[in-house]
Amino acid sequence: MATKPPTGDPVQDAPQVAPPLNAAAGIAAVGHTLRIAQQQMGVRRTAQTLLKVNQKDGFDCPGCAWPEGDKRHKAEFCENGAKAVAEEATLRRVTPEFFAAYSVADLAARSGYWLGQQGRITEPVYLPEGADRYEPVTWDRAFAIIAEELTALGSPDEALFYTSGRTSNEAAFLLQLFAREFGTNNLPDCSNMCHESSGSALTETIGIGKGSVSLEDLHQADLIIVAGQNPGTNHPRMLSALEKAKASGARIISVNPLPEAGLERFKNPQTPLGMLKGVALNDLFLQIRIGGDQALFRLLNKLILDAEGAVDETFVREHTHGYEEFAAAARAADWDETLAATGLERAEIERALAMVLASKRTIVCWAMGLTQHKHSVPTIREVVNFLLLRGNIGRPGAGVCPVRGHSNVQGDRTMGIFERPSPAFLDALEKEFGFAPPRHHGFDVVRSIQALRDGEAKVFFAMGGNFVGATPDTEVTEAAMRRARLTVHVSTKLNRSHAVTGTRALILPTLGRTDRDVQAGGRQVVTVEDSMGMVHASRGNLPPAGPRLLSEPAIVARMARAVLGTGSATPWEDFEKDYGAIRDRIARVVPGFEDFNAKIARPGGFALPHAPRDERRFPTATGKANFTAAPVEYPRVPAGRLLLQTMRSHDQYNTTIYGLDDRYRGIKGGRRVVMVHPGDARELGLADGSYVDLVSEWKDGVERRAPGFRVVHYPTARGCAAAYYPETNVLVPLDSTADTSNTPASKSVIVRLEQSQPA
Ligand SMILES: Nc1nc2c(c(=O)[nH]1)N[C@H]1C(S)=C(S)[C@@H](COP(=O)(O)OP(=O)(O)OC[C@H]3O[C@@H](n4cnc5c(=O)[nH]c(N)nc54)[C@H](O)[C@@H]3O)O[C@H]1N2
Ligand SMILES: Nc1nc2c(c(=O)[nH]1)N[C@H]1C(S)=C(S)[C@@H](COP(=O)(O)OP(=O)(O)OC[C@H]3O[C@@H](n4cnc5c(=O)[nH]c(N)nc54)[C@H](O)[C@@H]3O)O[C@H]1N2
Ligand SMILES: [Mo]
Repeated sequence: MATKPPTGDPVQDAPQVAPPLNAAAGIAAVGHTLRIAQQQMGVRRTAQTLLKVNQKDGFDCPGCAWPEGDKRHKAEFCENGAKAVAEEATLRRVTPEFFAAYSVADLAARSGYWLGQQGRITEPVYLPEGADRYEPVTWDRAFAIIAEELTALGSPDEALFYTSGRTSNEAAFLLQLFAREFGTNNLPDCSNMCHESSGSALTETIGIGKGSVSLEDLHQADLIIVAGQNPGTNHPRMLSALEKAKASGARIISVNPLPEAGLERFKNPQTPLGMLKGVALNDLFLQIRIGGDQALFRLLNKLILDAEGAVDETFVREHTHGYEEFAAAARAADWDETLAATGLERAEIERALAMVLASKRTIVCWAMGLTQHKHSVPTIREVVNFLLLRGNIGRPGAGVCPVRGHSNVQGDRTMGIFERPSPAFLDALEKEFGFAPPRHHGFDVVRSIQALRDGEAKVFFAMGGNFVGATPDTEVTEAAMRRARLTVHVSTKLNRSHAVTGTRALILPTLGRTDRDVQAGGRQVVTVEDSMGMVHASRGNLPPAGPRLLSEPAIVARMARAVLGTGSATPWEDFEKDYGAIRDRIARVVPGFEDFNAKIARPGGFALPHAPRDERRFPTATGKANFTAAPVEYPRVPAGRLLLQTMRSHDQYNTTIYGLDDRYRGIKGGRRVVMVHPGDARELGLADGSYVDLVSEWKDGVERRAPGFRVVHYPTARGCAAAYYPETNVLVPLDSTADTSNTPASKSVIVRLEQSQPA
C-alpha cells in the first residue's frame, strides 16, 4: 500500500500568455486530440473508441448535446469530444487502496484537476461517521445505509436527488419515479444552473421550453445570430454546421464580449482544404458589454417596427398575442441608453439591422452568455419577440436555438427530472404506476443549498455531477453540504464533491457512456435526446472499468427496492434486467415516446414533436405565441469595478479539468487568470502579468475573495472581465440569481481587483 502522500497539490498553476488565436480547429487540434487520448487510453483503445463516437451503432459522445446529421463522417467527433471520451475511457483506476492511502482531508487539499487525473472509480466506498477516510463497502450494505437514512427522515422533502446531464433517459426516468414514490419533487439538476432561463422564457412565450430548429434549418438559414456562446470550445461540431450554412449563403453575426476563435475563422479538420485555409464564419462581430443583450434586441425590435413592411403582419395577426403592448414598449427604446448598455457603436447596430432586414430566415443561437444573468429570462423573451416580429418561428431555416450543454440534459428534463413538474406529467405517472405523486413543488439547486444550510434537508443524493464544484458561493455551499446526515454520489470519476461530505458518505461507482452494459436480460442500450429534440440509442463498447461497477438504472432500481421495500408495486427488478421494460413505461407516460422501443431500433433515432416548429401551434396559456414587454435592464457597475463573467477554458468540461491550457485564448500552463481590457487595466493601474485578488461586491456586504489571479490584458469589451469557473464560484453570491429561473448569475459578478501575489 502507498504511504501517506503529502497534502497540498503537486500541480503548479503558473500561467503563460501569448496572443489569442483567431482560428479554431485545424491540424493543431487533431494532434492535440490524439495526444491526450493516447495518454489516457493507449493507442489501441483510442482507435477502438474514437471510431464509435456518435456513430449510429456506437455511443453518444459524453461531451456536448450538439446533434449529429443523418450523413456521418467517419470521425464524427471533435477535439473536445475526444477529450471527454478519453477522460472516461482512461486506463487509470481509483481502487480501495487509493482510498486507504488518502484521507478525506487529503483529497480536500487537492485540485479538481489532480482528483480527475486519478482515473475511474472501481468499488463502492463508505465514509462512516467519525472516520477520516472511505473504506470498501458491499453494494447491499450501501443501499441499506441509504434506506436507513431516508426512512429516518421526518419528511421525504428532507431528501434531495440531484442529476447532472449525462444521465441516460432510462436512469433519469427511474430516478424521478423513485423520488416521487418516496414522496418528494426535490429533483434539482444541472439545468437549474444552465438553460433554466431559456426553459422559463420559451415555455411562457412559445409554449415549449426547447429549441425549435433542426440541423437542416441551420443549413437553410439566411442569418444566424450566435449570442453568448463559444462554440469553438464548447460545441465544436456546431462550427461545421455554420460552415455549411455559410456555403449556402448564410450570414453570421456573433454577439459576445470576447472575440472567440471559432467564430472568427474555422479550419474544418474533416476537409483537406478546410484544414489549410479555413473559412471566416463571422460577418459581423458585435462586441457587447456583459448583460447588454436585452437592450440590443429591444432596439433592433424598435428599428424593425420602424422599417417599412418589415413586420410579418399575417404571422403576428394569426399566431401571436400581446403585440400592441410589446410594440409600445419597443417603440420607446432609446439609442443612447442602448449604446450605454451595450458599449456598441451606432453604425454597428445599423449594420446588424441591415442584415436582419435582408434575411427571410433567421435563427438565434445562444448559451450561457444569455442565461446566467439577473435579467436572463426577459433577455431571452426579447430574443423571442425579435423572431416573432418577422415570423421566424415554425418555418424552415428559422427559429430559436438554445444550444444545450450536457449531452442528455434536455432528455433528463423530458423524463421528468424537474422540481416543478406539470400536473399533466404527474397525472400520467399516477395512472401508469398507481401511486399518488407529491403535487407541491420541490427544490431547485439554489433552494437545495439553502435547505441544507438551514437544516431543512438532510440527505443529498447525486446521480453524477460535481455539486459543490459546480454551484455558486463555494464556502457557503460546502458548509451547507457538511451539515447533511448522508451524502451519496453515483460517479465515474473523483471530484471535489467526494471530499466535502455529510456525517456519513457513499461513493457509488457507475458505468459511463463508453462502457458495455450487460444485465440479466442481456446487452443493454440507453437513449439520449440531443439539443434539437432527436432521441437515439447509445451503446458503449468497452469492457467496464471494473467488475463491481453497476449501471445507473441498476443503482436506482436497487436503491428503490431497499428503500421502498414491499410498499412499492413498481417492478424494479424487471427494470434492472431489461431497460426495454423502462422504455415501455416511458412510452405510456411521456408524450412523443409512443412505440419507444420500436422507434429507437431505427438507426439515427427519431424526432420528438414540437408544436411551434411542426405546425405553428403554440401551447401557451393564450394559445398563441406571446409577445412580452418587460422593462429593459442591464448591470450598473460602480466606478473602479469590473463586471466579471465566469466561463470555460478550452481544456475543461465544466468542473472536469483536462489540462491547464486555453489554447485559442493564448493561455498556457495555468487557470488562475483574469482577462481585462488593456484600457481598463491602465485606468486601474494593473500591468499585464501582475497579480490580483478578485473581490466580489454584493449587497449583503459579505466579502467573497478569490486570491492570486494573473492579470492578462485581453481584447474583451470595456468594463468587463473574464475568468474561469469553478475557481471563481467562490465569488458568486448564492442569492444572486436570475429572476423567475433562479439560475445563479455567474456571468455578471461585480468585482474589484486588489493587487496581490500568486496564490
Ligand atoms: N469542451 C467543453 N464543452 C462543453 C462544456 C465544457 O465545459 N467544455 N460544457 C457544456 C455545458 S454544460 C454547457 S452549458 C455549454 C456551455 O457553452 P458556452 O455557453 O459557450 O460556455 P461558456 O464558457 O460559459 O461561454 C459563454 C460565452 O458567452 C459569452 N458571454 C458572457 N457573458 C455574455 C453576455 O452578457 N452577453 C453575450 N452576448 N455573451 C456573453 C462569453 O464570452 C463566452 O463566449 O457547453 C457544453 N460543452
Ligand atoms: N461559475 C459558474 N458556475 C457554473 C457554470 C458557469 O458557467 N459558471 N456553468 C453551470 C453549468 S452550465 C452546468 S451544466 C453545471 C455543471 O454541473 P455538474 O453537471 O454537476 O458538473 P460536471 O463538472 O459536469 O460533473 C462532472 C462529474 O460528473 C461525473 N460523471 C461524468 N460522467 C458520468 C456518468 O456517465 N455518470 C455519472 N453518474 N457520473 C458521471 C464525474 O464524477 C465528474 O467528476 O455547472 C454550472 N456552474
Ligand atoms: Mo450546462
